[in-house]
Amino acid sequence: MKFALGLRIACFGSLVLLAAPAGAAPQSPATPFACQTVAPPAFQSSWLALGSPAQSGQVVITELQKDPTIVSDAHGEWIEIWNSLSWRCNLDGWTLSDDAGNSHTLSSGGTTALIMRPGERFVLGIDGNMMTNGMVPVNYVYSGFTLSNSAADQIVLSKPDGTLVDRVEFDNVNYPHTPGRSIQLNENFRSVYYNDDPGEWCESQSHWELGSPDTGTPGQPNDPCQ
Ligand SMILES: [Ca+2]
Ligand SMILES: [Ca+2]
Ligand SMILES: [Ca+2]
Repeated sequence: MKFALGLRIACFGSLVLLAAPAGAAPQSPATPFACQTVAPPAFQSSWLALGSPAQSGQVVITELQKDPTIVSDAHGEWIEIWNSLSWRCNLDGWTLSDDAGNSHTLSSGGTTALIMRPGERFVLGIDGNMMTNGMVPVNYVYSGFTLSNSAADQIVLSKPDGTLVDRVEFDNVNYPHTPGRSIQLNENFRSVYYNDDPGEWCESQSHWELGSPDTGTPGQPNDPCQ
């Protein structure tokens, strides 16, 4: 069990070539990872009490902006995801959904727009126009899917065959919830299980657009959690 480990070794760079599937050309991550030893956070009984569903984990939900202030929610909501794989990942046909039945199937329209490079971050946004979405660089625009500002809500990412890749349930009780500030997963613990723990999330501090009151790191590494 991951909880029993005293230390975890984050050394993705050396694992890349070993983990490449048969027939696939080994590729280095777009953003090289430094070998580093990181200490896990203090054990929290809530991890076991809540119980995480099985999540395949190729792509990890790493940041979300549920309550922008510079523009309305209908234009300024977005979700950042990260390709944890050492090879490319095509999100064409994947589904974004929540427990209330809201769902959006990602479609590339026959393009390569939904192919994530190794280690790449994508921003899925409700509005792709930077002139109306608060200057957020969006890779893909979804529809029919919103992020609640107050009630518990979920972001569920699934493959076309229904495989659950990642799931995050957030609220404004256990998670940070200052309007305008995106919520970021601890950069050192980017996994589909660690992101089930509210204690691994924090508010962003960076202003990605000069003069904007809102904070976040869309498409970029997250601010350190204090
Ligand atoms: Ca919202
Ligand atoms: Ca998760
Ligand atoms: Ca980020």
